[in-house]
Amino acid sequence: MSETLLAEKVLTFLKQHSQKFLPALQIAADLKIPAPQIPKAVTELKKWGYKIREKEKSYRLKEIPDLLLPFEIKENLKTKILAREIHCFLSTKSTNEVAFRLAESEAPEGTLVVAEKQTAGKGRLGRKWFSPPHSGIWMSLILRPEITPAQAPALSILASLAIALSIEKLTRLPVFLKWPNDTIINHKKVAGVLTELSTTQNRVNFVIVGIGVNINQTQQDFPASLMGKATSLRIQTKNKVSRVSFLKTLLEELEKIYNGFKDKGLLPYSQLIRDYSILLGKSVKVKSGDLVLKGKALDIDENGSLVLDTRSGKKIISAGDVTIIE
Ligand code: BT5
Repeated sequence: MSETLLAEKVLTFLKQHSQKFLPALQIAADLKIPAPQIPKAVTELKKWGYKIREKEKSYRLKEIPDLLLPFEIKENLKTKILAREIHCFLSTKSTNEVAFRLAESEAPEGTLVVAEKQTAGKGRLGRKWFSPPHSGIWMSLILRPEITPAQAPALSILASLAIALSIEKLTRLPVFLKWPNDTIINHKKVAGVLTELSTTQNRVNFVIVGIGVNINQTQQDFPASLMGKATSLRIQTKNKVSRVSFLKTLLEELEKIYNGFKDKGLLPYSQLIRDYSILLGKSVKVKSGDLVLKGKALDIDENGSLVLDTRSGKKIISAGDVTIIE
């Protein structure tokens, strides 16, 4: 049995009996593991940050660390595809980059990459994503849907929808989607999505859905450049939020939505997307590449593109940055 599997088994047992000290011999007998393996498993768990008290060769679980660990993410997780394989990092440049490499080497659909901190978190168009340690969810998922590249922007919007539904479920805060990839609370950005594609001709090989959600930052934790623009669930609820619970809820919401998308595309979610959208009906300015367009945001179509009513007629925009004018 691998060290990790051993540690996982011992952890589950300690969790089930956390109100008392358990003799190593009893753990070993119940789990059918040789007794000398138990202290090794405990050492491994301590390395991960679990606080375990020891008394006369007995052990008791004292504290579970606030870390996004595979053991914690997997516990009672009700998904079949998402997070079937999990890669956790204390620090990495960008979870999207790690996921891209894993996908190229045939990692299965649903593989989750998550990091406590990113040193070069990416936004769209080479922008930076601020990803400080232990305070947010910085994650990427490998998806392998049978779609064309034109249909891929829908996945950004659906991921944002899953984020919004999870925030609502766990905090009851009023939350909005700002096309194409922002989740907004009180006019500030709480989460962003960066989807990256690998394509061959007109076929998508895989999609990396990168998600950043600000969970437990305080106002002072944000750099000056994001003051007034960014927020976290902690700032909005005035309470800390469990990152593990949030991540599990998000994975479950996203899996439901993703299954619907694979069956019927964006259509089953069109009305929900409209309901949460902060832009529809508003006058907006859209910057898409070198193009700047002004008009009224009318709809989000079945590919996830923004439908804009401009002076020169309806325009369909697949990607861009939007500012509300009024
Ligand atoms: C996004 O880009 O919003 C996509 C963010 C995706 C981040 C995730 S984290 C896990 C995965 N791995 C990665 O490397 N990335 C993904 P965009 O729409 O271009 O917005 C970027 C802009 O948002 C920046 O230029 C800042 O103005 C602002 N920003 C940066 N960090 C932020 C934060 N933590 N919270 C709110 N706004 C932020």
